[in-house]
Amino acid sequence: MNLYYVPGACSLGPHIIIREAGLDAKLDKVTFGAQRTTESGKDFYTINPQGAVPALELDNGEVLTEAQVLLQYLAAQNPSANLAITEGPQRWRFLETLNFIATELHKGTGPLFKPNPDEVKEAAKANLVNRYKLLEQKLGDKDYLLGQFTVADAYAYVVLNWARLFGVPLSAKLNTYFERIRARPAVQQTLKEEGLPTS
Ligand SMILES: N[C@@H](CCC(=O)N[C@@H](CS)C(=O)NCC(=O)O)C(=O)O
Repeated sequence: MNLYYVPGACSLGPHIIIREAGLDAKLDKVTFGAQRTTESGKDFYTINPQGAVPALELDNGEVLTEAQVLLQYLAAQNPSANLAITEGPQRWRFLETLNFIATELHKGTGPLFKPNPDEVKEAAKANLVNRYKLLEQKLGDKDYLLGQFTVADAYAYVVLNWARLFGVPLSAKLNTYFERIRARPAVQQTLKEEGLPTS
């Protein structure tokens, strides 16, 4: 397997899961500029015509995209690591949580990355404040969103990191949750591999 990533982008979630699950995968860093090239010298558009990370090249040459699908695919490569909920009524809550993170938090942060007018960015931030309150409700008094650490927490870590970077106010509980995830050895290893701050 080969994960195409940009440091700190949403590809950080699948990268964390590769380390949490102890999977054997190569990493190829993508640089976004006038062109999108990978560290190994590929034109990234030939890997993912959408031009977006994450992209996961499987050993048979197929390429999988969409962060929440990659997260589940990677979790399935080592079921004993218990990183996804695949059975029982909690499965639906797990999928609901992943979709909430993808569509409300991940995509909700999109306008902050772009050179949008200030009012557009302020509106996006106001919306995120509300959405992070909902994330806090989902967390409740648990250590992790589904009770146990799953790929949903890896994904939540990525978007919470962006929220902190862009100054979206987060409650003390969400900051503690973020730090709990960051302290995990596999997360620390991943952050080091991407050249990101570990504390
Ligand atoms: N639908 C994709 C979107 C992924 C995405 O938004 N990737 C961002 C980085 S976090 C990206 O590569 N953006 C560059 C672009 O879309 O041009 C997914 O859910 O994985």
